[in-house]
Amino acid sequence: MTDYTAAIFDLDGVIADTARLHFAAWIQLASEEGFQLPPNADNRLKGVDRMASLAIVLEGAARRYTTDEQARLADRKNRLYQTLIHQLTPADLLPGAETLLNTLAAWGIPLALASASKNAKAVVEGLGIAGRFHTIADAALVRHPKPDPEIFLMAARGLGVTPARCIGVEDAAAGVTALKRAGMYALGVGDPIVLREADRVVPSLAALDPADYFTAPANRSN
Ligand code: B16
Ligand code: MG
Repeated sequence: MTDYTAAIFDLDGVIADTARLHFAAWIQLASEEGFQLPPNADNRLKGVDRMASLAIVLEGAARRYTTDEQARLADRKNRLYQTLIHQLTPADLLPGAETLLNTLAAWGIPLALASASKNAKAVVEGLGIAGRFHTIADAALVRHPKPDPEIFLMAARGLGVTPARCIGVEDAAAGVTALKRAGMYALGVGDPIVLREADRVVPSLAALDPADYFTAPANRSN
């Protein structure tokens, strides 16, 4: 077993079942504009920031949108998404998330959130887990989106832990690449083929034993 110091979590698709809400908002926007999303959009949109997501969505459009129009479309999608996340409750936590966060908190492991979403704070508040995180890397301050390591390095700095002592948990290929570039252990949640760069892939957080990576207080020597 390798003993790590801290854990950094992606949000959408790891802790919360919000990918379907992002997707529903994009579908509604496209339908209001009279076009359909391109094939495989659901997978391609995971972990990608808002404007990069819009570029994928607009592959399905019949015409080009100006930069101003694109900014307005992104705002409209965000308002649709914000309406949907108002309905989030702890029931929208993904399997194993609550137990894992509770165990790590009880063991005194510092936890951070590193999400591409500018709505991350509102989402964790809706889920009732905002107090679990010692720091939330602010997506609004990140200049280089995943697969750049910037957001994970920002989260590690917020925790005061060196990257090599951090485990990062991700559901998107871009996020796993970002973790490896940050010099962290990359734990993938989801499809091992999509997440082949990860150090290990589990089907959900419910399959994870925290003792594989962290020492429980009762087993610590000091
Ligand atoms: P927003 P993550 C990502 O979050 C989502 O996976 C992605 O679908 C979304 O477009 C992105 O956040 C930006 O979200 O529009 O709310 O700022 O997976 O990094 O937690
Ligand atoms: Mg994600």
